Amino acid sequence: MPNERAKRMTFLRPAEVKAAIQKAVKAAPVVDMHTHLYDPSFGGLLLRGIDELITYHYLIAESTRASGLAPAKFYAMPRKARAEFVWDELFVKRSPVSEAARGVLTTATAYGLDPRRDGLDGMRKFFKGLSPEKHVDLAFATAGVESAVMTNDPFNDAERASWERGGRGDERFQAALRIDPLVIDLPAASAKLRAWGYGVAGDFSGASASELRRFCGDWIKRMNARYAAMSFTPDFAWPDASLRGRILGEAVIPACRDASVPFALMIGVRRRIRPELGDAGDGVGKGDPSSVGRLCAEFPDATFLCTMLAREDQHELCVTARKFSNLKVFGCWWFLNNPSLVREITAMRLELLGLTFVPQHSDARILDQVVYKWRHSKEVIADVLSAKYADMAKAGWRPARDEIDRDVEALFSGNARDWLRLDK
Ligand code: FIX
Ligand code: ZN
Repeated sequence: MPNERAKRMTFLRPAEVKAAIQKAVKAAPVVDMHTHLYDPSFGGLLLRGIDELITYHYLIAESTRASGLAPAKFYAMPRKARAEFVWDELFVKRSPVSEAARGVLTTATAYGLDPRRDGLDGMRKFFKGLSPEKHVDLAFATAGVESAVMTNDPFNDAERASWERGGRGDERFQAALRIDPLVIDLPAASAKLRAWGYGVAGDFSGASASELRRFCGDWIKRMNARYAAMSFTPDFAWPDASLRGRILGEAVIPACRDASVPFALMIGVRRRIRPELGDAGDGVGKGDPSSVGRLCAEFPDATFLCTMLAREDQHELCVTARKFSNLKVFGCWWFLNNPSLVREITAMRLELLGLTFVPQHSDARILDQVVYKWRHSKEVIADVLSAKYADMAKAGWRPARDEIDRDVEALFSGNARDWLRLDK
């Protein structure tokens, strides 16, 4: 029987497909699933402006490497001098070809600046006097970001104080409960937990599991957290009889399941392989995607978001996700957020998962980074999608414009909105 809907639709000619995809991707509002940004009501925690942008930890690694300057000497400088050092090393002495350096250019240019003509001082003038609220409006409008999920740590005193005062003021910012401190150093975290009225022992004995579950549940509720998350070293394994496995299996995951929020696993960071570099000193290692599959099998009623840091893990993670509908793959994380890798990973995900993944998150730490991170990613994703629709058309399925809009919407906002229940 002929398909009645198809009979009424107008299909794009092959030559029109690429432009339709580019237009849809460019216009697509973004739900940014993982950032380190904050709602302006969190005060100084929201980092923004040119000096922060230039001293992003990716650029600290690149400029100290290029110059050979000891990290301690770099960090001994005040922020302004650090920015001048990075500018000089990565923009003046050599061309800014790296992804993070190009990002500064893309961002500045999108704001109507001319980084070569204006230089660091000219760019500083542009940002001076922008209120946090106006700055968020500008960055989000330029990047097309509709909402962004923060990374929220109740063990950070400055941040906890903001939550205790009432938390978010701007609906565009959503919360995610970050639980790393609990797992990395339970004895230290448990002392704080006990002071806050949760009977958690440093060795996880007695009523610790139920008390920690109660703590996670309370904070998910207080923050209206859209998910709980942790970044894991490459040795993440499941099953896991260690303290880490018990904390996750007996407290954190059950609390997420009770609250109907996903648990996000970000796997593959080798923390502080060069400790003197601080945040810039982390590395990457291969993980074990099959462990993620075993976790999904053990908790079929829980939902897991997962991104892995090693390029080598991407294929096995996709194959694992094909078997578990409670496993949601997202983003090209950190050292993978480079056009060459976004291209290969996105193509593979489309081939193995269809449209059931979230291709990117920004991981922005500085407000203005949403501009370049989304521009650069969108450009590559649009290219990859165009090639896939061309292949599909060759195979006998010419797309219609509203189908392209529908699919693009799912990738940039709809899937994330569903998984994080943002409409609820
Ligand atoms: O653990 C994480 O959430 C990482 O994304 C970051 O902490 C990391 O430093 C980063 O900013 C990567 O882009
Ligand atoms: Zn992050």
